[in-house]
Amino acid sequence: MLYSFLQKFFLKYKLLIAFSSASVFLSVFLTISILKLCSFFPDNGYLSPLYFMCGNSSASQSSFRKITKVDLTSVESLVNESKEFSIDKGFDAQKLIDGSLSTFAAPASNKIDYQVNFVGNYKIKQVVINWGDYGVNRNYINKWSLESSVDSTNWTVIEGGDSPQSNRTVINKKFSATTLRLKAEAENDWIGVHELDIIGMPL
Ligand SMILES: [Ca+2]
Repeated sequence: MLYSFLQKFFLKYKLLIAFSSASVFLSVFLTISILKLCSFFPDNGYLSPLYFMCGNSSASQSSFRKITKVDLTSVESLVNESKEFSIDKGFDAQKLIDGSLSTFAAPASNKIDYQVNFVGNYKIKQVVINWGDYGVNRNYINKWSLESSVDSTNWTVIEGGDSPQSNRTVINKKFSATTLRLKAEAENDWIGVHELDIIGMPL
């Protein structure tokens, strides 16, 4: 009985069923095609006709995440790193962003000045400076600043102060940068910094 009912139903509405199936297939095909087209032109700007279909794809396809070495061209110390007391001991600039809180960068000086260079322009929303003990004891860091730049020439101070009085400083600010620079100094003692955690995304 059910079989004959279905048979009659399909015979009666075969055109409608065929049309509906074709519509669903066409919709899926068109959606996939547009998505593929949008990903093929990731940097379509406002003038591009694709903008109306894809929107600003660079914003819609990216999301904030932890910055790792793949996002960087280099991490360098602008203060001369002692071969004997910094590099040979494994306290080189690379330890600033190696994902480990136990390793630290320290040039063997009472000043640090580290420059972190991104592979492009990045939007940053949070920076955590893990000072370790260097942020707690007043004999260590008594002045610091985090600065950003998009041309490595003009610098904007994002945050700064005197002794952090903490083993970490959390900075929740949104800005764009191609380069970050972390400076700090102590009166006499050699200082360092354990890790820079940056949350951002490519623009
Ligand atoms: Ca580290």
